[in-house]
Amino acid sequence: MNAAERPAERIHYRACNLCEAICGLEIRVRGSEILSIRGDHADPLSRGHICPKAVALKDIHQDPDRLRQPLRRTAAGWEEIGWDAALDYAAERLTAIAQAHGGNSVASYFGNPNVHNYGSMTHGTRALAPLKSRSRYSATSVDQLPHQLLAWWMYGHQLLVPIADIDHCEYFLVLGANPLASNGSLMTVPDFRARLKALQARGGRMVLLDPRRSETAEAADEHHFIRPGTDAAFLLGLLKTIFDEGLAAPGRLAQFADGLDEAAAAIRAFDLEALSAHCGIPVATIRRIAGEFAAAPRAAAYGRIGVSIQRWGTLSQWLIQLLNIVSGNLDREGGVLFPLPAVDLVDSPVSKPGHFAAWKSRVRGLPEFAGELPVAALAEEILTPGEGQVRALLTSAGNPVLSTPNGAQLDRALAGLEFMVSVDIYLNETTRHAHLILPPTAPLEHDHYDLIFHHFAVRNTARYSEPLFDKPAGALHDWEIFESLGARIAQRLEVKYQPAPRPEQIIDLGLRGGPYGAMRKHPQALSLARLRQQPGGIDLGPLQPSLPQRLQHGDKRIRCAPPEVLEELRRFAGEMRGAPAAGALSLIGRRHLRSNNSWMHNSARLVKGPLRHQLLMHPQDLACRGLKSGSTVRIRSRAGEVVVEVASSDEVMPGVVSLPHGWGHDRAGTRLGVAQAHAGASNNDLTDETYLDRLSGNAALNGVPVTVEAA
Ligand SMILES: Nc1nc2c(c(=O)[nH]1)N[C@H]1C(S)=C(S)[C@@H](COP(=O)(O)OP(=O)(O)OC[C@H]3O[C@@H](n4cnc5c(=O)[nH]c(N)nc54)[C@H](O)[C@@H]3O)O[C@H]1N2
Ligand SMILES: Nc1nc2c(c(=O)[nH]1)N[C@H]1C(S)=C(S)[C@@H](COP(=O)(O)OP(=O)(O)OC[C@H]3O[C@@H](n4cnc5c(=O)[nH]c(N)nc54)[C@H](O)[C@@H]3O)O[C@H]1N2
Ligand code: SF4
Ligand SMILES: [Mo]
Repeated sequence: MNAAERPAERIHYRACNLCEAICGLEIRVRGSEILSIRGDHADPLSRGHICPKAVALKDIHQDPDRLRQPLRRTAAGWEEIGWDAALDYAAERLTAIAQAHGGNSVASYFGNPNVHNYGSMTHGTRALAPLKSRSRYSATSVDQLPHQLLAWWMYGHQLLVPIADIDHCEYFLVLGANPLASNGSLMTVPDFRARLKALQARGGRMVLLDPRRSETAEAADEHHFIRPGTDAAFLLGLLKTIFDEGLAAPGRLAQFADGLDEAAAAIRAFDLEALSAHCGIPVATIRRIAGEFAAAPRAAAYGRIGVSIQRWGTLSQWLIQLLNIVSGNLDREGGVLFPLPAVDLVDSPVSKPGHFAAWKSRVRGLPEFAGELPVAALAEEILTPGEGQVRALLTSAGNPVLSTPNGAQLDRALAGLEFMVSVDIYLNETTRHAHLILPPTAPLEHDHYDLIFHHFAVRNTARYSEPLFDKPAGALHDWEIFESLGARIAQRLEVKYQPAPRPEQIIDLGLRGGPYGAMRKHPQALSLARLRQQPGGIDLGPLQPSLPQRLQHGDKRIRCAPPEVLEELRRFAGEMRGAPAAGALSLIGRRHLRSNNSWMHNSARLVKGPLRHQLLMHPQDLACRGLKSGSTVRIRSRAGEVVVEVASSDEVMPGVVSLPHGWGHDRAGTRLGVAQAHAGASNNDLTDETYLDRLSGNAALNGVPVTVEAA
């Protein structure tokens, strides 16, 4: 090809959809060739920041292992089939099973990438809607369920989660989060490092509690080891000190906060020495941090996965809310604030505030939240015979065999399903059980508007990204698969199926009618057309106070003391034990910047370098078991066992071992070239489907009791 024939180089701007940080990307392309992927310095939120995963978008796009055509399982192996035949087959089987055994016999699991793919958010539930199944599961119940439940109880809407105003904060108290690896969560905070440095340059401090001295601990001003699962004791200690020493100052919040006195009375009844003995943080440290937090003019408390997916997840997250309220930092600049996204799912005609325990799971009686059941119950719902037994499953962008508790049990359960269909771009540990895999377009082949994470971002911005590449002939987007499947099922059931608008039409409506919308005569006059003019994104300013107006309870009041949580507090008091038995080991997880949950391990660029999936164990714990760093060990829990390499590390506190989740790629029958060479073992073969945050039903994946011995 001579120069004149070469396609021109062009620059494409888009949001990275791989994690919650939604960084702005600047991608240089020539024809179908990606020349470079960089951070967009003009992006009003991410300001040029990216991480190594963004560059791997190119690897996903080009990966020969990525599926591009529907696959049907046959006696002779996988067979490629056409889209019409595939969708007819799925609709036929799902409908037949629902007709024979009831709608609840058809379950679904929606995995994490659905929330990063707006067409799945607008159309995902439409696929099985005609079956009216209550057997709905998602990654929510291995993740942020406690936050959504509390947001609904306290503020009246499951998406009304207060976000730390890190750009103006002066005292940042963090429990169980590692934003330097994760890039933030329920806190969309691209470029955490620069934002933390700015906080410190203003004279502010960050204090972190984590059983591991993580990457973030190294950057914090203060790090304290805390025993897994005991954060509630530490937080109770802070609150008790604040109440006992008369440091509570909720200010204007007192005018619309109910239940503070009741909560204070319940908390003051605890004994500080006993709380300290339970979490392992000295009384003097608890009292000092309480005093500093209360005295800081702008302080924010924040807790994430380490605190969310543990035995006392909802209780701990409630105590974090209370801390922000009693110190007057909720709805205050530099404290925690409610974002106001351009497409607002809170104050909207399609708003779904939430509901809890309106029904329960069949076998164990676990409560639903907002129409979903805890995924810890999925395997038993498949394995236990009787009316309502799950016989068919649709998975979408999820790998629950590696991501949910007792994955090995789920693995066995999936093998016995009458029918399973997976909407996924890989043949992996979960989708290998499907009878049919429906692969949608790759991330760069569709448009994007981040419908979810603007609700959790540290600054209000908006951005619409066009597709970078045309979708290949015949290919379907995720939303088109859901829509076609729903229509085919409805046709077989002879029920009406109103076609839905396209995702971008829904966004246009949401933007126009939203808080900065053309329909509301806002000066920004946002619409899809307006966002298209500025593909690098539009700044809508820092987070602003919005209470009590934004509260979604009819009376515009905050409910500080939900009775269910006070009940849980009493259970906690009854179960507090003090220091664990000598020799006891507690398993926690770990995230790495170059890994993304259970996938992206098929990118050679990301997995290269030193091994990252060993078990980390403190040198003392190794020594007393006669184990050597680098040796192979067997980890056992009630649920199962795995064999892995152990690495000595004083990053973890004695009594704690750390293994990342999302590995275990050695299971037979997948089509993952690179991943299989970097197999690792699955943390979730050890986690326990009976070990839960009992209040919400969220899985307790951190703090699992284990033993370790030479293999
Ligand atoms: N022990 C332990 N377990 C954990 C956690 C932990 O900290 N410790 N964390 C939990 C958390 S927070 C989460 S969110 C879950 C995540 O667990 P899952 O919900 O299982 O999500 P992923 O592991 O991200 O799985 C991604 C799947 O989506 C597919 N995929 C990627 N992009 C697309 C797309 O655009 N369309 C479609 N259709 N498919 C796509 C991939 O091929 C892969 O199969 O894991 C949880 N499990
Ligand atoms: N690179 C990368 N980024 C990601 C992901 C990824 O897999 N890789 N996953 C994304 C997803 S789905 C999510 S939800 C977010 C999660 O975002 P984060 O919550 O920031 O992620 P983690 O790195 O799991 O941090 C949890 C921390 O809690 C600590 N911990 C464990 N148990 C306890 C405990 O009982 N108490 C306390 N105080 N700490 C504890 C762990 O040691 C760990 O450092 O990350 C997102 N970003
Ligand atoms: S931090 Fe990395 S993976 Fe997350 S949005 Fe930014 S570039 Fe993408
Ligand atoms: Mo997550």
